Amino acid sequence: MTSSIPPHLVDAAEELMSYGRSMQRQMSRYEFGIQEMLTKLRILRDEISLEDDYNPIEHLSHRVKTPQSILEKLRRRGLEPGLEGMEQLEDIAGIRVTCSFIPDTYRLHEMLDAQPDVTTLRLKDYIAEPKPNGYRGLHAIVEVPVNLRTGQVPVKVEIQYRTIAMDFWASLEHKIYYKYDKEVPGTLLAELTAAATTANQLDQRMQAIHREVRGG
Ligand code: 0O2
Repeated sequence: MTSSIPPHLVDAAEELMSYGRSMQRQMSRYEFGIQEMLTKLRILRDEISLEDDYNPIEHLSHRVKTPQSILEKLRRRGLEPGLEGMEQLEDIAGIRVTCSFIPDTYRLHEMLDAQPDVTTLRLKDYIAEPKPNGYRGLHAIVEVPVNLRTGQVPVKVEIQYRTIAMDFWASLEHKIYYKYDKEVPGTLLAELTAAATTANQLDQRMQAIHREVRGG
């Protein structure tokens, strides 16, 4: 006896495969957007190092959000899972720029923003106005064109600028948050907020020392 797959299931499987390909195409665009912005940041870093004998970037990291994390965020925002909903998210492509000092974070953002093909869509200054828990960082949602063989597409990338001290704090806070499954005891939360103040003081002191050594 031969059993064949019912035609409606074949249609559904083909539709699913085609959707999978579209999704893959979209995810690769986020990756390309990251590569474009990373190149810009590396060029700035190398140029500043050469001209000023100073490296404003300690570390660069990047990621494309995982499908699971995208789905969770879509659900949280009450958006439909799928390509249309994803267009509403602005942080699927993300770059973290770890700088030595606070002025470097603003300076790098300004230099990228001044480039003709980079458009800043949104800027959140959690350095000037930290979150209530103490989180600090400068977040920019930028749009950059990516040239594909079929033409140019704009890609949104979230760039998070932090100092080493801000990054140290945020990584620990993130780990604690997940360890306690988002139910962090109040005393620990208070400790973390106090530690954020200490990290900020460290940033200010290191910056003052740096200014004294380099002058100006
Ligand atoms: P991941 O894994 O880094 O991607 P939302 O994205 O919905 O939370 P919004 O307003 O779009 O909110 O973003 P916002 O406030 O600019 O910050 C989002 C990202 O900044 C987070 O991404 C974190 O990376 C970082 N961030 C913001 N607040 C905190 C904080 O209190 N602690 C730590 N450790 N990081 C923070 P995701 O998507 O949460 O995670």
